[in-house]
Amino acid sequence: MKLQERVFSGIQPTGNLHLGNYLGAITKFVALQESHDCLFCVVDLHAITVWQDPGELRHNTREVTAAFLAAGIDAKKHIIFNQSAVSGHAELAWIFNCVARMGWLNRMTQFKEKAGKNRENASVGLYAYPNLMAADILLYRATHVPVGEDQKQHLELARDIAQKFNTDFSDSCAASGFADGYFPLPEPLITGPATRVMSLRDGRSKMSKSDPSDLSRINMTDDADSIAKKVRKAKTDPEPLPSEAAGLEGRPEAANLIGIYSAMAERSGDDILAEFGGRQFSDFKKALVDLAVENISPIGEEMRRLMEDPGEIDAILADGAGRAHEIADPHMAEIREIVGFIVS
Ligand code: AQP
Repeated sequence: MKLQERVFSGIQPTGNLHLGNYLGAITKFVALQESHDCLFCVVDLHAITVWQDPGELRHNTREVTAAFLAAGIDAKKHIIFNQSAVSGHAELAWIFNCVARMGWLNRMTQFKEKAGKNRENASVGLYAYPNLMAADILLYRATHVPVGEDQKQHLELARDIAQKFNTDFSDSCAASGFADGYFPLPEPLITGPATRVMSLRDGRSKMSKSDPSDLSRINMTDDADSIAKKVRKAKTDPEPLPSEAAGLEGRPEAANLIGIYSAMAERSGDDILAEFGGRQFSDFKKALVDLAVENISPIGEEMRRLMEDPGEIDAILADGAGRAHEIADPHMAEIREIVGFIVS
């Protein structure tokens, strides 16, 4: 049986949605909805792997939903929902906890970065996070996963888990009518510019929600003045911009700003360097402010408008969860059968 192509991706409701989330993930979601059946998930179960204030979690869940809608995702044609509303995510994640190997998880760089020196004090959930991510994707037997560069290793793990499940349960899969194994091996879609947007304060660190400096990122809800201020204050170096990409070598801040411009203008980096090469950063930053305000401000405004009616957002999430259940529940029944659980 040939599987239909299906896209799954998620964003954590951990506040401070930023330009990296927008360019690295959300704009890709918007494009993919033209060609695929898509599920876009607000991954609240992932969010609680680090402490979240319950009221803020609810607010942030609605805010990510508002960002999806404001960016142009069609919630009628595609599915927008929050992860905790579909219990199959947690159930399949438990099965995957028993499929994935400790050695595999020990290699995950994101856990090392997030737990830092405080590893003993990190939650078990933070450690097992990639298994839950594999469950998110595979519960829907999704084939394609648009993500930023930082998620590549987790996607590879999801493929390893799918492969091991298919092998461990090969006879049982075949007996249930899945001779080629139950799960597809999902493919990451990490394409185009801005797959890794860097901090405006340090071109070697990823732009991130949890960076304590608000100047390090452009938030999707920033108004025009804040965007202008952050771009003006963005770290640069004393040299003028180069005319060719080779000249960006060893200049991470310049490379980052060119990458951001390129993604927002939908023009190649070479094209932008040909225009701004030899000119000072101050000139380039003026053009970048205009472009960023033009791209981000209307989305922020629409997000604020949508957030005025939380009931409407909750209704969209509930409708999406109902449709996600319709896909997930039959899959979960097949998975229970394959694993050998007696279903009463
Ligand atoms: N800087 C980035 N550049 C490009 N893509 C990015 N993504 C995140 N940061 C960048 C992509 O956004 C999607 C959602 O990410 P997430 O919310 O699930 O978690 P994250 O990657 O942990 O986001 P942050 O901002 O980096 O949060 P913290 O500070 O908590 O670690 C993913 O597709 C991700 O690749």
